[in-house]
Parts: sequence; structure tokens; C-alpha cells
Amino acid sequence: MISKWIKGIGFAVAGVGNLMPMLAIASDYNLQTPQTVIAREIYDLHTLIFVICCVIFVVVFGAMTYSIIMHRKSVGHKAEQFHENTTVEIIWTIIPFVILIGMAIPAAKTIIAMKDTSSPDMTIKVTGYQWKWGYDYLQEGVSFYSSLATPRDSITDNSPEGRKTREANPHYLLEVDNPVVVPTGKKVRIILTANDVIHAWWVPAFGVKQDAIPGFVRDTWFKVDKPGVYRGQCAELCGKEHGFMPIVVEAVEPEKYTQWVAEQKKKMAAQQDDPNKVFTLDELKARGEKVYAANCQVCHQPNGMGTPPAFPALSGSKIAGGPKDAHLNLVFNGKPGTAMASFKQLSDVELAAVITFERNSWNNKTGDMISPADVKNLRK
Ligand code: HEC
Ligand SMILES: [Cu+2]
Repeated sequence: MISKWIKGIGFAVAGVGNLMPMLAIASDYNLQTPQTVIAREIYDLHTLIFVICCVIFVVVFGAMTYSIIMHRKSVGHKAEQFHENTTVEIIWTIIPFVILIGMAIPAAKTIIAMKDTSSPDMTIKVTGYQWKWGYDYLQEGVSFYSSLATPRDSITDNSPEGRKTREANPHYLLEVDNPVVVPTGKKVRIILTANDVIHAWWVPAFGVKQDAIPGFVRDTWFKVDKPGVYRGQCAELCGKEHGFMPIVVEAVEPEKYTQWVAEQKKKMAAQQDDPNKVFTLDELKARGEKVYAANCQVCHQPNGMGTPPAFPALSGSKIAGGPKDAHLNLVFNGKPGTAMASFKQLSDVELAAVITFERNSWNNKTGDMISPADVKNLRK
């Protein structure tokens, strides 16, 4: 409805229809193509209010310019000397009031619709971590982390070739290892929180942007019309790596979604560690290699050589080859102020495995192991 209106106004302003090609160019600089009801409402509101602002601009500055030029002193005009004209004062109070109400009504409607998270078809809990997103599908029981997939060296490489690779990648800093998969045509409720600092989950094409705050739960929702891959980012400002925790949502047909859930469950079952199992060094090392590939090698590289000076080598490192406690502490707590974040969110087995792997790989041959019980002790 509103969009019809806006088009009407657009045509009227243009007089002839030649405003339309201009609007097409402008669309490159406009909001993303909306993919949900809410995003469409936001888009239409933005256009409506933009048009209102333009009309006001033209009317006010038109009147001013006209008065300045046509009524200037040099052509003999004298200022009128009237004060306190009640009619004029009432008119210039009522007109802006009506305009403001006219903008507030549709805006309030949209805000109320945005906040209406009632009767969802499914719920996903999203948790912000430094610096990745965790997703828990509450009904399906599927859980995973989603991290930036753009290789670190392509981010830090400032050589001409590095820049070329970067420019050639249309999804630079907007690609992840595990996208969020959702069914089309279903109301998805997102509940948000954070584990460490404030993050913000933002997918522009869905009209969704919500802060994730430690100790609080916020919610929002979307219902995607068309299958596709939609990209967003953490929109939090303070903290140097929020720009490196993108969001990728893959909307698929409901049947495909059901298949995806089944696959994820199988995958999770395969990764499930038996908490009562007593691991040998070799078993931990084998498990640790997988944890390393999933969590550490973007920075420290598959060969453990890192990319110094930004990311230190673990092969031959004093920490990875030194006392067990220091090594465990560093990985568990991270090193504040550096890109080495805390990996507390990994399970006891995963942490024990990855540390054992690091202590016994490449040039590191400590021959010792960290057991899941060691990690458990640290959590107390
Ligand atoms: C985002 C990049 C990044 C990721 C991912 C990462 N690290 Fe690090 N890591 C670093 C940086 C940077 C340092 C150096 C910190 C400092 O300045 O002391 C470091 C240091 C270390 C060190 C100490 C090395 C030394 O000799 O100083 C160990 C051990 C380590 N990381 C283990 C891990 C493990 C295990 C994982 C995966 C669970 C991991 N890291 C994931 C960036 C990363
Ligand atoms: Cu963030």
C-alpha cells in the first residue's frame, strides 16, 4: 500500500516518469533488497519519510529562495512590520504536527510488528562470543559455532597481490564456516544473549538488528520469503574484532531444512565425546587434530608455524612445549588484548585434546598429555 503511494508521489514529483531511472541508480546506494515482511515495511517507511523530507526541503527552500531573490531591498522591497499573527502561528504549528503524526503512525505500526515474537514456528538461541557466534536450535537440539572463514593471511596481507585477492572476493569478511540454516516461510524467533561483551546480530535484508547483551535475553524474529544466502555482521562497535564475526543465513525449502537438521544431528553424534572415557595420548591427539583444524589453524596455520609476528608459531613455542599449566591456562583464558581469545566454550575433552595435540605435534615432543579432568579442575 505504502509503496504504491510512494510511487504515486514519485511520479507526481517528477511530473514526467523520468524520475524512475534516477531511482534505479539510487538503488545501488539504497537499503538492501528486503526479504521479509518487516524489512519491506522498513524499506517503505524509509522511502516514505525520505520523500516527505525532500518535499519539505523543496517547499521551504523554494519559499526562502523565492523571497530572498524577488523581495530583495535593491528592487525596492521593504520589510513588513507586523507582529504576532495568530493565524500564521496556528498554521505553522498544525502543519508540522500533522506531518509528524503522519510519520509516527506507520513507524509505530512497524515497530510493534518487529517486536511481536509471539507464536513462532521455531526458536534459535544466538550467543555472541569474542569473536564468533554460537547457535542453538532449541527444538531440534542442533548446536554449533559459526566463525569467520576468510583466511587470516588474506586479511593481513597488504601486498598488491593480497589486495587483489581481497578485492576479487565478493564475500570478503562475510563468509563463515557454518551458516545458520532456516526454512523459508516459517516464523523464526531468535533469542539473543552474549557470553562476554555486547555484540549485535544484524542481517539487513531481514530488517533485523538486535543487541546481544551478557546476562540479558533479547528476542527478535524473521520469516524469509525466498530461498537464498543472506549475509550480515556483528554491528557492535567497541571491541576490535566485531568486524570479524559475520553472519550467514541460508534460507532453504522446509523439506531441505528437515534434511539439514538430520545431517547436523548425525554430525553432532559423531563428534560426541564420551565424558567417562579414559583417553590415551594417541586418542587425544587424534581428537585434538580435528579441534585444532576447526578452531586454531586459521591463525596458527595447519603446520603450526603461524604467520609471525601477528600469529606466533606453536611449533617450537616455549608455551606449547613448556609447562602444562601455563599452556592450558593460556588456551582456557586467552591472552587479553591480543587476538588469542579464550576457548573456555570448548568442552573439557576438546580442550584437553587440542592442547595435547599441540604439545605432541610438529617440533613439539613433550610426550605428556592434558586430561579432561585437568580442564574440569580449572573450571571450578
Ligand atoms: C584469531 C587468531 C587465533 C586463533 C583462532 C587462535 N589463536 Fe592462539 N594465539 C593467537 C595470538 C595472536 C597469540 C599470541 C598472543 C600473545 O601476544 O602472546 C596466540 C598464542 C597462542 C599460544 C602461545 C604461543 C606462544 O608461544 O606464545 C598458544 C599455545 C595458542 N595460541 C594456542 C591456541 C589454540 C589451542 C587455539 C585453538 C583452540 C588458538 N590458539 C587459536 C591467535 C589465535
Ligand atoms: Cu561482536
